[in-house]
Amino acid sequence: MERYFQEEIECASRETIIGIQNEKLVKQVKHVWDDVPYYRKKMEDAGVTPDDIRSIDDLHKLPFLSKADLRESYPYGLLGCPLKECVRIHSTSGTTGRRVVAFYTKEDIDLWTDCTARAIVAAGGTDEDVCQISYGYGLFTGGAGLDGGSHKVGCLTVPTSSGNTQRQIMFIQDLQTTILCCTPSYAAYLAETMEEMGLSPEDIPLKAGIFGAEAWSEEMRRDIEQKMGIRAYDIYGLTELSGPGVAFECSAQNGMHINEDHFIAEVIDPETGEPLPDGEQGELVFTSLDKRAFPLLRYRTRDICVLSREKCSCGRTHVKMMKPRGRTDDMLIIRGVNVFPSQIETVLLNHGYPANYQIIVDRVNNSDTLDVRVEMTPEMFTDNIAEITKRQKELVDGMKSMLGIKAAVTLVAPKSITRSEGKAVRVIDKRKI
Ligand code: DLL
Repeated sequence: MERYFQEEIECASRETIIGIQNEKLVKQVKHVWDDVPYYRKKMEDAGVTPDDIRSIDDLHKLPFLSKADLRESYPYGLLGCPLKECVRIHSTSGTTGRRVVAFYTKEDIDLWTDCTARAIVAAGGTDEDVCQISYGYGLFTGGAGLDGGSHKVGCLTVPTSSGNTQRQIMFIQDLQTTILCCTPSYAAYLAETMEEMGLSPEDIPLKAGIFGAEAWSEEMRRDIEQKMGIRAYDIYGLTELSGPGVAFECSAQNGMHINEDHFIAEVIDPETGEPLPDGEQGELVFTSLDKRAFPLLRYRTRDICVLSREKCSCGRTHVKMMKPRGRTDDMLIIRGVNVFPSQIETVLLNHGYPANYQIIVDRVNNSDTLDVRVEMTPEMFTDNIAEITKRQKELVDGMKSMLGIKAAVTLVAPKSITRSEGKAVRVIDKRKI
């Protein structure tokens, strides 16, 4: 039987959800107009006042906010309340440019952790569970976000943070952890290490995993589920909007329900900014309906996604976002051709390789180069040069037909590519260094 953390709202009728969104949007726009001069100026420039926003049908009149706005207004320019009402900050993991700093009031944290509690219950969590949080704690939102949700559900929370892989596995066994929360690439690493330790799914008490913060494929899901003997659920979010729990997967494991009582989701054409109908792929844009300290209206996430309003078997009524298909800023331009890392991953997975690879882009003699280092599985590993050359050629051909350009492929020994304990870094673009 499906269980919910807040059934009334998670399964509310469309009319109820729209009613809540209309009411909250009008209030939020007024709050931002009154308290965030940076955005008020944007509204004035666009010729919009709070009186123009009477319902969600007027949302498109509001100007967008972008990552560039967040950087420009760093650190306090988008703050929506006196600093003394804030109790926490978190910050993005971005390595280039200025970091984005997001602020929270007590109530913002309360509403955020309701969202992660919904995700834990959707993954089957109850107060009988032991929930190990192996997302990083600190400025990153993963650890704190899931930790708060786990407390609300009443799980025994094990705040291991990321890293120290052997100790993670020891705690899973000794404390009988049933729910594991971490990035999918760290889950894959943990699963691989368990296998090497000779642990079979029956030896592992885990029943569910809540994995997000980066893109992962269905193949990766199947692999982790099999090795750990669990069901693996996706969770999505971003620091700018609170953190994990903007959307989460349910028992259907087919797209993530967006918490529509807290966020309005739109999909736009990234070139023109025009809203697209449900079912069409475009850039996700979110409006946070009740965040007080950091209230973002029409924030462009750069995540490429499709929304679905098909009825879900779990009984939840909130719109679903399908797995993001990459980010607009992930796109590499190599010899004039647009290449998404996810396309390269698809070729590798289709040929039976694990998701352990590295994409190295460089510029040599005024021409871009694309090198892909791919790890072999132990079963593939051989010193037969002819066999390796044949395998490499298969991948070069596969990539040529997927991308339209030639890549150099090098097969490397099992375990030679560094494993990730947080978000995996798979692209090294030396042109930018
Ligand atoms: O990654 C928040 C989070 C923590 C989500 C733990 C889930 C679990 P940021 O570091 O600000 O926040 O990065 C946000 O990560 O715009 C997406 O590009 C990507 N992302 C997050 N979740 C997913 C997911 C956290 N499930 C950025 N699938 C977002 C694909 C994801 N990409």
